[in-house]
Amino acid sequence: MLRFVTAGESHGQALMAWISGLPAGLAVNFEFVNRELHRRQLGYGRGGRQKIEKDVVEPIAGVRHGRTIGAPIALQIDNLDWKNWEKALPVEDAEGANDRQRKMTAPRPGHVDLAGALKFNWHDARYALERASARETAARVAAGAIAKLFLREFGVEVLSHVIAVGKVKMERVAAWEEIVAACADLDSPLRCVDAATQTKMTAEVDALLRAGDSAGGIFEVVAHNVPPGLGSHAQWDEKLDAKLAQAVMSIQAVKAVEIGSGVANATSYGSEVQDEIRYDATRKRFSRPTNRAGGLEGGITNGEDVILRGYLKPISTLRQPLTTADLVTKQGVKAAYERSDICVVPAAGVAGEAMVALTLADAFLAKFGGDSIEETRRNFQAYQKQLDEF
Ligand code: EPS
Repeated sequence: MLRFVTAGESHGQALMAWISGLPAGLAVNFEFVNRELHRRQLGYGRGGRQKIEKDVVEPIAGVRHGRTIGAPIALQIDNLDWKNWEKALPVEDAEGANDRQRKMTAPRPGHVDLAGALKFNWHDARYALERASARETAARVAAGAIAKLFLREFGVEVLSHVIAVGKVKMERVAAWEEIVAACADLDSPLRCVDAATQTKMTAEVDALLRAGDSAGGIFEVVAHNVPPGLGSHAQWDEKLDAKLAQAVMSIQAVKAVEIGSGVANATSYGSEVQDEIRYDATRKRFSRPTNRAGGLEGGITNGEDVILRGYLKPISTLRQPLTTADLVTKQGVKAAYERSDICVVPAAGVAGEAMVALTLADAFLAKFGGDSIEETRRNFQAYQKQLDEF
């Protein structure tokens, strides 16, 4: 079983990720991990924080001579902004620290601020917002990069692209090759495969910046070359579609998850939705001319690309704030404004890739097992032979 957790707050010293359950002998290329971290920092509409941070991973445990050793892997990413917050959020209490605290008592509608304050009995939203911050997704992306390297050993690639920003939406289907090209282009402002739509998206971000407003949007994660048979139909908590939905839903600001064209499918007829089945005798594999199911049937992968969409609500920090009630005085006030992003859809897509990769790697290990990468590969190859001879 592959498990992972993260620790760290937005303006604390560092973020950490801990991953357990990968076989020994997997080559870990930390340049690739850092490239993934860099990809997460990109995107039109990010705030000033990304000018401060340069996310780089420091491997702490579980990798020796460039390969996993079957022990938990620990990764650290330093927060360069910590030096500006050390006095406001010291680990140990210090004299006068109370005066330097950057208390936040005007909870932003849509943010964790009020719910967290009530839950923990704090008349200050600071601690809750620090951990709830999407800064935490950097740790997920580092862990997800390791899962991607594992999946690559078996030919599986996980990428993402942007479908919508604010009210601008791309209506057409993206081909895998277009997604590969958009991901390779680190200068692409919003990682949308359609140039004309992307121009409208950047104009949308500019307009929102001028208005002091913010955008949500939709990203799509595609896992390519996934073998059929991952996941299970047997129990509710073994269904891979459900696990993937939870993984993507757990990303900050994601409020809906769609598999394949699940939303449109619900209001279409069966004949318009179900993907017909063919047999490709050359590849010795079943295939579909369409993939509206998003590669999952009965909670099991069917051999087509696994496709998930994450729907993000707009960023809740607004330069033109909405009305709120102060946590201390209970008076009506304007919600707090903190330095923030206007649009994070491409970054959330990279976090989505990480969550999908981690979930698929877990399902992969559940099916093929293996304490060493050679053992996993042997089991995988035996299954490929079974599919060839099916
Ligand atoms: C975030 C607020 C902003 C974002 C942050 C998430 O941080 P700050 O308050 O320091 O400007 O930039 O995201 C990141 C730092 C990141 O690396 O993604 C929030 O409140 O969720």
